[in-house]
Amino acid sequence: MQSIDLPNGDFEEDLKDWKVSVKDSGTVMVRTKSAKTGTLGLLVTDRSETDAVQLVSGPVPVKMGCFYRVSFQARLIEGSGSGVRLRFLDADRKVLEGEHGRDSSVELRQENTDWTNYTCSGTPPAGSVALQIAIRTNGRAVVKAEFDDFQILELPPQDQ
Ligand SMILES: [Ca+2]
Repeated sequence: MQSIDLPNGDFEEDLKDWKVSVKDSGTVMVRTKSAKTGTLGLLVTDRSETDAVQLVSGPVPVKMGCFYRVSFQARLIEGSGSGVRLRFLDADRKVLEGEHGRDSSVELRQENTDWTNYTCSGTPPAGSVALQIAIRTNGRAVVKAEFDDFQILELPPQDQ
């Protein structure tokens, strides 16, 4: 497996390269207290039972036939209902719903209030040119969670 570049996957440059969508009662903050490694990490807070919070990474180019694994560190401070999804994009930057969709997301587990390593993985469906990492809270969730150290690994077909 080979590590591929994910711009600002460690939040050391604040929210650079991440696109944030937050409604009234949610907040997204990069701060020292939320760092697992380095100086900065991400804190996501969702205080509403109707709105969701979402952050999407910059697109990373993919090769057909390769297998991709995203790993990151996270911990739940309060509540539950937050996770990470791997999304594949076509040439028009539209999100593709792949047959691997079921495997390409991971929920933070309620009991893990210590920093925990999570992974989610997938194979690009036909037409993919890039992947994106989406950090989100569920619409109904009231949750506070921290994230750091997003990394992407690529496994070529001959090594699968
Ligand atoms: Ca960091």
